[in-house]
Amino acid sequence: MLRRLKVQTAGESHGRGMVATLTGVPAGVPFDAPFIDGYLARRQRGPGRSSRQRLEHDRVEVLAGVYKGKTSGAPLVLMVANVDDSLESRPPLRQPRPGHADLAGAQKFGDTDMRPVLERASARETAARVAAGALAARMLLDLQVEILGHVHALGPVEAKASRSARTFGKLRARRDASPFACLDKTAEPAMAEAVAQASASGDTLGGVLEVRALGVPPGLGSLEGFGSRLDARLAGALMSIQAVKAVEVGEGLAAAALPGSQVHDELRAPGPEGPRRHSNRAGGVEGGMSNGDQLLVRAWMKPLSMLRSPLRSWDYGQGAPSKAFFERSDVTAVPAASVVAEAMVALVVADALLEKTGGDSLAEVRRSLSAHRRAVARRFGARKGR
Ligand code: EPS
Repeated sequence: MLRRLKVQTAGESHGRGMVATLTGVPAGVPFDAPFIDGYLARRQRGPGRSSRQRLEHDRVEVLAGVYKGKTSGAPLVLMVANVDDSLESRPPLRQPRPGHADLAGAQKFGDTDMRPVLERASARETAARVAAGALAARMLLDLQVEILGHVHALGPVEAKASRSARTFGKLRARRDASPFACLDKTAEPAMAEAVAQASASGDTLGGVLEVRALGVPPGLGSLEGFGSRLDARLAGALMSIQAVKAVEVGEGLAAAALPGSQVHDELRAPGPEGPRRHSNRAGGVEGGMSNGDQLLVRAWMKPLSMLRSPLRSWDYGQGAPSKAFFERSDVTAVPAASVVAEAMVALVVADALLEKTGGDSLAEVRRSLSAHRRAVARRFGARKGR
């Protein structure tokens, strides 16, 4: 899904820390630790998180690739240390949790102690991804591209879809004031009630994450081959988030049942910067390429598979029926996952943008992007004095 940027994470949930290695980042991107730490802090928030989040104080450390506060163009290594680094003393896991990676991973790697599978499959891994994605988001900000992730639904409670905005400033403030990372304040009491009920019955909740991107230039991604399509790359990135089971771009799901006249976005007179449409049901992607409109994607997350009232399982140590393994867990991690989704979209957009512009330094990227935007405005924008 990433073509120029390469991102690899490493680390166990209870190992020394979570690491992200990035290559392909141009030189000159600010290494803005408070900005990245802001993302990491948001990822830890939200009602329904386990006591682990009170223990950890996630902060980014840079191990390589930064000189005098900016990326140098060399491979970049970021780390988020774990306070709980009790990996070697934690109990074995032999009662797989239905829905978790435990049993599939154990069959793959061939050990009935599923502890190493839990450790790597854990969504704690997303701390490293969020650090990488925040760096990409910081680069995009310098290129006038803004990304906003938020919670669209938590369990059965759906937020009212909010109006699109010219800038994300107000929406971001509203989201950050919401414990649920939700733009619709009126949905919050019902969300709180849903979390309280699930918690009381030892259950877990999923939800829907939404990510928007503003200022994405047209022409990112390509029609040239199936692997280069922007929507495929976004879907792959979002589906790679633990517990995400479905993704849509724009009005993706609803569009399947509607006639074309109610799905496609009709054109109106161009603005100074380029084409304009009467609607944005496509979510800013047509033919696998960004079309200059706001990018809009959603991802559906299933409920976490570690339940305080465990489901039926099989004990591969005793060879007998048992309850599934349980240690401390979250009731829901949907608000946290909206930050992960934002980070993944930032990585895909940054990657596709760098693919379009090329450039070894941020200054080169900026020049190439401005030239592209000017060319689009000249050929496809409203021309004065025609
Ligand atoms: C997570 C840390 C983990 C879990 C959660 C994500 O902490 P611990 O396992 O020590 O309680 O809270 O992991 C999962 C939801 C999962 O399914 O594995 C974190 O920092 O995000």
